[in-house]
Amino acid sequence: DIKGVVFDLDGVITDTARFHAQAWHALATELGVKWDDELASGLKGLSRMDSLELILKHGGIEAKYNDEEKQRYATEKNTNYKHLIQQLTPDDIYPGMKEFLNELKDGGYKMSLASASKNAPTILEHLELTDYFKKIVDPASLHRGKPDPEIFIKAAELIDLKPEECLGLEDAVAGIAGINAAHETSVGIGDSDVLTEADMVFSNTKNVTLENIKTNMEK
Ligand code: B16
Ligand code: MG
Repeated sequence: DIKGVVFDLDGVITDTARFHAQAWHALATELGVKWDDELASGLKGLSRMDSLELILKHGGIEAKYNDEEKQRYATEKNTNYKHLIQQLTPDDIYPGMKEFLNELKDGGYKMSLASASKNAPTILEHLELTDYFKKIVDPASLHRGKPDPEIFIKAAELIDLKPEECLGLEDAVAGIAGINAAHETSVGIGDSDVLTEADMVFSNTKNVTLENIKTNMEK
């Protein structure tokens, strides 16, 4: 039986994915790397450094910069990103997600956050959702980023549940792979043609309800 829900943040609770894309796009352009949909989709869910590495690889310049230079570019992106997220308010919570969080809270389900983002606490503050997430995996504590299951296993541990008792919500291909490898039930938010490995996919967050999830699990 499902007793808890592990949430990704960017692209699941709010559309910060567009700010990440905007900030990476600017950096890619500066580095002379062509931006396309494949790169944009592949970046979702990856840690800051893994994202930069993917961009460099995409441009065929993975050997061009040393660690110090890479650190500087990653920081430059993050500074830009941090400016962009200042504008977030509770109105930016995806449709239906606040209702879903309340439904879970009222139903006694446990919740934890499995976001790769070091900016997650700031974003939760802006969205006024901090009280819903007492348990947040510290991304700095991770040995491996998504698609590795580590973050999702830790998120279940934080709420004292077995992975089998948890749902995992994700918008990224890398995240769905991590949830599946952790042996949690994967709920994709986005395009079912992209999130092909998810146990179920919702294209609209309005439809993310316990009833709809349970119906899908019986299929
Ligand atoms: P930061 P999620 C991920 O958040 C984003 O999807 C990904 O684009 C970003 O690079 C990563 O967090 C790290 O974020 O640079 O803010 O530490 O989707 O796991 O909530
Ligand atoms: Mg995400």
